[in-house]
Amino acid sequence: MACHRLRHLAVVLVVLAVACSLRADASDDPYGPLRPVCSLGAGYTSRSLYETNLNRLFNKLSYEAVANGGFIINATEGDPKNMAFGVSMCFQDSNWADCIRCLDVAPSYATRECPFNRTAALLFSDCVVRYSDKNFFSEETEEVASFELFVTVYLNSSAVVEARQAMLDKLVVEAVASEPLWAYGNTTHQDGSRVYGLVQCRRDLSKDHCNTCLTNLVGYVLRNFPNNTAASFKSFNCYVNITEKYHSAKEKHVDVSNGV
Ligand SMILES: *[C@@H]1O[C@H](CO)[C@@H](O)[C@H](O)[C@H]1NC(C)=O
Ligand SMILES: *[C@@H]1O[C@H](CO)[C@@H](O)[C@H](O)[C@H]1NC(C)=O
Ligand SMILES: *[C@@H]1O[C@H](CO)[C@@H](O)[C@H](O)[C@H]1NC(C)=O
Ligand SMILES: *[C@@H]1O[C@H](CO)[C@@H](O)[C@H](O)[C@H]1NC(C)=O
Ligand SMILES: *[C@@H]1O[C@H](CO)[C@@H](O)[C@H](O)[C@H]1NC(C)=O
Ligand SMILES: CC(=O)N[C@H]1CO[C@H](CO)[C@@H](O)[C@@H]1O
Repeated sequence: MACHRLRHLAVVLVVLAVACSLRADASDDPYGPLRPVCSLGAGYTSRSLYETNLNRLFNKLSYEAVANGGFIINATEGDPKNMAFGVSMCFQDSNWADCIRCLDVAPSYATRECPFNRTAALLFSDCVVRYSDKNFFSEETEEVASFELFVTVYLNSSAVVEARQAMLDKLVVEAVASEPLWAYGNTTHQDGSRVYGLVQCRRDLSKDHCNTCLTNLVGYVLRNFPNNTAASFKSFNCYVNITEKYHSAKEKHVDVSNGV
């Protein structure tokens, strides 16, 4: 479980300069996945039943998700022996146009990045797509070797940020209690500046998994980025974004992996 691992912070923090980070790649292909995770398990063959089912599933994960307001939970295709399971979802603060585009292009990136993989997870800046030949619904996605957390932080060490903790703790409780598993709010720093928070889980997660994921991620954020007034933390399972109206444009890309 990606977020569980956050607790065991034997993690390696690799801070990459903007120039050599994914941002550079992103400018070559702004719509591509931040990182695909392809399964190392068995694959499928061309013209197999699984391929047919997966292609049908992709339609659900993109077009039906768009028609459904930007998400599909617990989508399945095919008979039990060759069934494909999938979930797709936009992040709550993505523009609708970006959300649509993300869901539209996700299947083509999936087949390009993870050809013939039965199981894959793709994290884009505006959406997340996950599919498998096994029922993973409601569970956090445990990836085989490592996990990535996509972090964009805006540095501002002058601000007093302790008000964020109470806000984020409250938002986690609200998100877990809500049906769409997200919550949004704001609070005021001691210096009078305002900070906004968004926390969100992958929509198929059980409340327990959502709570675990967000609690761990918020803990990680507050421990490791105490002085950042704006930041975004995306994983395959949950998302935390804090932002203020004015933030410096200084960005960092941080890869968090467990070093395996
Ligand atoms: C999705 O599937 C999980 C596990 O099978 C189940 O617990 C959950 O209720 C389902 N969610 C929806 C919205 O159907
Ligand atoms: C900030 O939070 C307060 C109370 O929680 C709420 O009434 C207000 O609408 C929020 N402001 C914005 C801009 O979201
Ligand atoms: C955050 O700011 C405090 C006070 O300026 C400083 O002591 C601390 O080292 C900073 N922490 C990080 C992780 O930058
Ligand atoms: C965080 O949320 C704000 C407001 O919704 C948004 O403008 C910003 O792009 C998000 N930050 C990142 C790094 O995604
Ligand atoms: C840092 O935060 C303070 C207080 O919120 C704000 O006045 C200042 O403009 C910020 N600095 C930058 C570089 O964003
Ligand atoms: C079985 C199979 O096709 N596995 C592939 C999944 O994706 C990885 C990374 O793209 C490939 O190296 C595997 O061969």
